[in-house]
Amino acid sequence: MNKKIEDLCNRQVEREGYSSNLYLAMASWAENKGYPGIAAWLYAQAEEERIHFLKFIKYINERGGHAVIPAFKQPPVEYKNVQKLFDEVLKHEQFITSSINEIVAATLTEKDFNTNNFLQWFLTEQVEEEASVRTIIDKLKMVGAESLYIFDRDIITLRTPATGQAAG
Ligand code: OFO
Repeated sequence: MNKKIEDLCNRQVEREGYSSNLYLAMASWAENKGYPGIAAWLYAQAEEERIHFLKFIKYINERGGHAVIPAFKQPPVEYKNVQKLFDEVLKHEQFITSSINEIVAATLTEKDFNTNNFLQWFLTEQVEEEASVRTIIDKLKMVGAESLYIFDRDIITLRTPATGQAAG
């Protein structure tokens, strides 16, 4: 593989590894806040990203390049709430999609059709990942509406039965 493609693939090694750490940080936050289900989803996502990270490392070396294991910047420790966290996941996945697209574009100008072929799996994966995060965000919006519905039903019990006036 030529140097330009090797450098872009090494850049992606760092981005996939960071993705894994980012989702681990999010999982740890969710676990601490008492959301074991969300934490489990994020831990599983972190594992998937580690597999992507390894795929790039192995591919670069297989093609005669040298995969470099980078230092990673620390991902954020705190997240405002679950909704904002998943908005961040989607934003990050969109960034990864555009990053993969940049390498795909470079493989065409460099006529590196093997790397282009290798990247097809990632293109499909990104479509699936973005779609699954969008589904979660849509569900979270419904959870918000559902909570409001429950609150709306609940607030009636705050009225005193005798007078019909608000209690307190
Ligand atoms: Fe979903 O980020 Fe890896 O490819």
